Amino acid sequence: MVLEGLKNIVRGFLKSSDYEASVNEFIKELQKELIRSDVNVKLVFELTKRIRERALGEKPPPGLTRKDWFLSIVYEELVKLFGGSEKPQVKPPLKPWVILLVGLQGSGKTTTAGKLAFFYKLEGYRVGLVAADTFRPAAYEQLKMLGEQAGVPVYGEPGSRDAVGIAVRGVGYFRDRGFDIIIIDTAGRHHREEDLLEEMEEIAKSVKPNEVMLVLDASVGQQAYEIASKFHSRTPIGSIVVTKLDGTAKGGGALSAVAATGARIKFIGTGEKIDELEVFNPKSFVARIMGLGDIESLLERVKKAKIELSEKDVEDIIEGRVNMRIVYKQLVSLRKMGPLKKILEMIPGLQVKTPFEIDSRVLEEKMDKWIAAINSMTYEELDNPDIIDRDRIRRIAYGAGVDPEDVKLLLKQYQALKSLSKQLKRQKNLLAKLGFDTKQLKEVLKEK
Ligand SMILES: Nc1nc2c(ncn2[C@@H]2O[C@H](COP(=O)(O)OP(=O)(O)OP(=O)(O)O)[C@@H](O)[C@H]2O)c(=O)[nH]1
Ligand SMILES: [Mg+2]
Repeated sequence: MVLEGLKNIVRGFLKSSDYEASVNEFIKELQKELIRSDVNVKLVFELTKRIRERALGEKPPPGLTRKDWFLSIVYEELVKLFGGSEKPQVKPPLKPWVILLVGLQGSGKTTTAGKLAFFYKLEGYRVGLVAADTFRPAAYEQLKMLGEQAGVPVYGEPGSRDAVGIAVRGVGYFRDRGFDIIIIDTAGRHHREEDLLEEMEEIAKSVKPNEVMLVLDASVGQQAYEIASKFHSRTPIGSIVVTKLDGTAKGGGALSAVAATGARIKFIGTGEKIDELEVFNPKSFVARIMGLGDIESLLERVKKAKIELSEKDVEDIIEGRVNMRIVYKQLVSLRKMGPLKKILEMIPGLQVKTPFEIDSRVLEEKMDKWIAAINSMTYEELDNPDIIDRDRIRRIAYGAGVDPEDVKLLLKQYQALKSLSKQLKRQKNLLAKLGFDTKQLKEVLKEK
């Protein structure tokens, strides 16, 4: 991932004790890291100047430590750098919605056409692909294969040289058949760049797409600005996809340069496979590179899991209190939720020994034993598992007909949840500052 080093810088900052010194150190390291990822030097200095001014000039709101306050300023400024806090609109407002993909040779247009088709198909839309690249040999076959992977039809006229005609007929073909989204793949190469831009202009004029989507390879770094401007002057760009963010150190440069054009980055490509496309949301992107976790996806996952906790349970978890009853409910919900480690990674600032870091098969096998063990605990033990000593472990295991090791493992889960819960409590204020309401979390957790 781009700006991989940022997490460590945040971690180092949280560990150090001298506030002033660690702020200066942080800013220096942040500058280095941003420049390394090819963010424009001028932008970097403007950004760090603002961070410094705000950190010195504004007062932390009550209840927030200076460190958390500082990080929240960094977070806000980075979100601005990468395109602002608005969430991208990926739902087409009209049907059919015609997307024209444009971009330089090898930027990833054809791959992205397949990924978009797959993405929108999973969202429930009927998607059609149009193969209007008549320049690259076997461009039609490449798109056809991707169409098959995504399970969507491809319109093409193999052998034809008439890109504009194909685009027009392709759109007509899918429109007549009531498709929701029509994606046109185009050429990235011509004898001269001017010819390419002209062809794009002609296609755009004839087809009148609802959205011209520029595909940019992240490795172009800051040049993204020039490339975007060049295309924009001929065919007004509605949105941008930045591809190959997985494969370059220059991703920060591309993302910030694009944001500087004012065009919206809608998606990012993070691999060659058909599902390696993500909606680009600067807020979650920045949270992730800072190691603060992706709060929205966390909420999403928790919602899906429908953890059945009472208001009191949730209150307890957030306030750093847990008991065995909560562990039990967590275990049950875990069955539905999938790997908890993934979910915990999304929680801001957590560096916890992951509870339930257990293979799901083992978990399944242990589940019944743990339930039996919990059933043979006294009320006192359930409410306060800390009192369970070696003797009690043996007694519980005997009563439940399980091995003492199983009970010990269960208690480990409790300890891990407890430490997680304590960290959550500590992070509460930072979370709130990041625009994430603990009430909201409670609501979601309670939802049945
Ligand atoms: N790692 C990685 N590779 C990608 C990504 N997107 C595309 N690629 C690869 O980049 C190469 C070029 O992709 P294409 O989709 O063929 O590019 P294009 O823009 O259609 O190229 P032309 O048709 O020649 O203009 C292929 O090898 C893709 O697998 C991405 O997000 N990550
Ligand atoms: Mg192509």
